[in-house]
Amino acid sequence: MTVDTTTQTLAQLGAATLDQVESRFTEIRASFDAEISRDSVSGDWVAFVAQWTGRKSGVLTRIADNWLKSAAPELKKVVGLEFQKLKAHVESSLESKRKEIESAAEHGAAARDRVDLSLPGAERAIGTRHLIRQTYEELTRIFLSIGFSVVEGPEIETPYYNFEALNIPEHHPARDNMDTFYIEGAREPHLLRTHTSPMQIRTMEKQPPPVRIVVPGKVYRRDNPDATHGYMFHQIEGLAVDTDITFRDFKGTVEYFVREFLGPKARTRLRPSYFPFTEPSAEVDASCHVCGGSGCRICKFSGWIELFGAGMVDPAVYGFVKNGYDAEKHSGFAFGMGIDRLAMMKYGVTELPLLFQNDVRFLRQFP
Ligand code: 2NM
Repeated sequence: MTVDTTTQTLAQLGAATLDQVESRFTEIRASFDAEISRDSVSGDWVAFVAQWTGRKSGVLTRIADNWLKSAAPELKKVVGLEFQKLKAHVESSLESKRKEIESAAEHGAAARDRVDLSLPGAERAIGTRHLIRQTYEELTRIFLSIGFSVVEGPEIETPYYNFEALNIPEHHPARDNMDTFYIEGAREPHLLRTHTSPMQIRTMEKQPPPVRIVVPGKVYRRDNPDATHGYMFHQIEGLAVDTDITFRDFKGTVEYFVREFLGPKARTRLRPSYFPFTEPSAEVDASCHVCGGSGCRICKFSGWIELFGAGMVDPAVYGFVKNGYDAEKHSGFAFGMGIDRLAMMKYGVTELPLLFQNDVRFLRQFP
C-alpha cells in the first residue's frame, strides 16, 4: 500500500512542503522495516530484495523516477537527501539481514552434521555358520588331514547306483528302511539317494585305485519323524581302496578320527554289525564324551556311545565297479556317519527339528 505511493509523483500525492515530503519517506521506511522483520522474509528473500532494489521496478528505482526527477526545484534538495538516507538504510539493512539468514542456515547444517559420539553405534548382526555346516567342516578337516579328498555328487540317483552296485539287489531286506522317494516320469526310474555311497561307486568308475575319498551331502529316507528322525539328513561317507589295505588300517583310521573329533581321551570300540556292502562290518562306539565311560544318562549308563557304521569293502562291490578294481588284488574300508547325529551328540542338542527350523535363538548358541 505504501509502495503504491511510489508509482505517483509527489505532486500527485499532494506533498508540497518539506514536512509532507519527509513523512512520505518516513512511511516508506516504516513499511520497509516492518516487512524485513517478518519471519517469512528469509523464505522469500530473493523476491524481497528485488521488490526493494530491483533495477527496473524496485521501490528505490520508482522513487528515483517518480519522486526525485519530477520534484519541484525548491524540494529537489530535500528529496535527494531523503532518498539517499532511505537508500543507505535499505541497503545496509538488507546486507545485515542477508548475513543473519546465512549464518542461521550454516548453524542449522552444522548441527545436523555434527557426530554425536555418545550415541550407541550402528550394530550389524553378523551371521554364523549353521551347526551342521560347522560339523561338516570339522569332519572333512579331519579326513583331509590324513590324505582323503572331498567329493560331492547328485542327490537324485538311479536305483543302480543307490542299490545294485552297492550289493543291494531288488528284493534285499536292506532296502526296506531305505526304499523311498522314487521320481516318476523320467525315462529311467530315479530316486532321492538314501546314502552318499552312489558317489563312491561313481568315483571308483572314474578313477582307478588307489582311492581315498569322503563324500558329504544330503540323503533322504522314508522315516517317521520324531526327535531324532526326519525325511532328510546329512551324511559323510568315506572310502579307501588300495592294494594293501588291512583291517589294521581301518581300525587305526577310525581311532584317529574319534580322537580328533571327541578329544585325545576318547576310546574306541568296534561291535560286529551288518551292511550289504562291507564284510566284516562294524558299529564304531566311542567312550561317552560326557562321563568319560563311567556311565551317565547320556550313554544310558553303558559308558559307550554309538558313532557310526563301517567295515571292509565287500569284494562283491569291486565286481560292480570293474575299471581296474579287482577283489583279488585290492582291499579297502568304508564308513558312513550322520553329520546331524554327530552334531547333536557333540553339542548336546536333543531335538533334531531344531537344526532345520532356523530359529536364531537356537542358531546363536553355536557361534
Ligand atoms: C556305511 C557303513 C559301511 C559304505 C560302503 C561304500 C562302498 F561304496 F564302498 F561300498 N560306501 N559306503 C559304507 C560302509 C557305508 O554307512 C553306515
